[in-house]
Amino acid sequence: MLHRLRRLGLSTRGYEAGAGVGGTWYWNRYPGARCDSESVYYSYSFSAELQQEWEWSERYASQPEILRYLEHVADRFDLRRDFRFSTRVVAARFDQAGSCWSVRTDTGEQVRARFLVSAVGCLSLPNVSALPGVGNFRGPVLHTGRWPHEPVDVAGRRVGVLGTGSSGVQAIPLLAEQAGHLTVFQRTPNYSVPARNAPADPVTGAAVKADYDAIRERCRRSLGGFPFDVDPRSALSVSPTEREDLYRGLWDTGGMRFVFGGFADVLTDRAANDVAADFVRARIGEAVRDPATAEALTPRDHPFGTRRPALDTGYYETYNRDDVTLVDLRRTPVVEVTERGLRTTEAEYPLDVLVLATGFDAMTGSMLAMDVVGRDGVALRQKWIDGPRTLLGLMSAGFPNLFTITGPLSPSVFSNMPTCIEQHVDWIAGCLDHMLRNGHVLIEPTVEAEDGWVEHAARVAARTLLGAVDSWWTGADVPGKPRVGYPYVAGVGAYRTACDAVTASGYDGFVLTPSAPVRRR
Ligand code: NA7
Repeated sequence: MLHRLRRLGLSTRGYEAGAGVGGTWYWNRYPGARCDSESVYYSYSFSAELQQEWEWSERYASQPEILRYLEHVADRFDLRRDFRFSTRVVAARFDQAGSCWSVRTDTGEQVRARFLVSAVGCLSLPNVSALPGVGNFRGPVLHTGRWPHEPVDVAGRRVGVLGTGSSGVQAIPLLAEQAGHLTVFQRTPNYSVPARNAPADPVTGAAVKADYDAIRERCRRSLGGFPFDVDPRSALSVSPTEREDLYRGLWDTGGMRFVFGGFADVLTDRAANDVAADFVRARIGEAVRDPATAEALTPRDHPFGTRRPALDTGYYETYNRDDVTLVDLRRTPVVEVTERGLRTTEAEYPLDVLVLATGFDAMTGSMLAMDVVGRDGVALRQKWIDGPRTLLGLMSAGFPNLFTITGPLSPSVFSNMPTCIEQHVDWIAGCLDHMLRNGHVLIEPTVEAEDGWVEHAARVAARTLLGAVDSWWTGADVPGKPRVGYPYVAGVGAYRTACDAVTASGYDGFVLTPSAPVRRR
């Protein structure tokens, strides 16, 4: 975004709470932290030179490698000089008289800006809300999304992991290898698909680079931001053998293809979904030796893909180790964290280290953690009290000139993130260019257009199996959070078409206020 803003000739300042660039990949340093998108797709497309010169070492890049990549991008495009690091924005107020935003940081800085772009992330505010007594524990309490920068030595120690989402599923096999004993506290069993990570294949890498433009375009027009073909048939229209063969092929290939490359109706038809779900359930039964543990690990209550599936390397097999214990919190819920460990309704488990893989206040948490106040003194927190209201996930009525990258009711967490991020950056940059060229000083959605988008997003979700399932996609994991759909789930391609139509119409659904032209640098 900064790179694009500079090209528009705008004078720009970035604020970043971390001491360096990287965002997610700066904070999430837990053992096993790795991207679930294949490296060649989880990367920037905006610079042909960048995408040609960078070499990934593994099929799925690890956190340190992605961080190196992002640091390289920051240096290559000389981005750091316009950022204030270790600086958190704590308040942003719209100044109606001045038609600008007044932004305050935790270092006491106060700046005014014509335009404000939030890139605070949709999975960045740790969710530790519902854990009584967590402050009492004597040992280290480590959230995966705030992992210490120094290596954590767990050798010989009793480690507890709370949470079996993507982060838990990645960390558990490595912590099991390192710890003296690992206890996993599981509330909801997850569907996990093997990643099948491997060293990057130079032949595949070269083929991708030779065809990058076409591949990126496929990602942009796809369901999930990946260049995978969905089988257009219903899972129920083919023979059981053919279904099994397709899923076996996807399983053996590994990764998000199993989620975004299967039959077209996996997320819309319960019976079709059962085919995929049963396939994964059978693999869990094969991988885990103890039948009771296998059963506890097997998701039975939610359809496949209606909560974010994990990708793993040896996750289920980890439960065959003698030094790993699974505690099923559905049977014996957590009572509290004590000084010595974690107590459930059945027992107290003594621990030396407690790892919280409990996820994030997703999609809205980080935005609402800032004190954002728009037109007429209305706080964003107040406006979104019953759930986020945005037009295209990009702007919210009453908050002029405030843009959100991967905001709520955009595909964001339901997609390969860089595809979504770049599209938002392009849209915002295009919008600003339009405003600068035409002397518009303000832009904001109309309430009617925004209401239409909120209703449309809800209708789309209701047509899928996703809407009715409790998950962080529907706000169920944070007490008191409105239970609505947070991502837009019609797919990256359909979403892009909607955004492009707005641009082509001259920003239909938005009000543009003319005034004196903004001074360019
Ligand atoms: P997730 O996917 O939100 O997983 C969090 C896990 O922690 C999940 O298993 C939760 O159980 C569990 N959890 C959360 N709070 C509690 C409490 N209070 N007690 C017991 N268990 C709890 O977060 P991740 O970090 O794994 O992944 C987030 C995304 O980051 C991921 O999808 C990628 O896109 C990257 P629950 O399911 O709510 O029953």
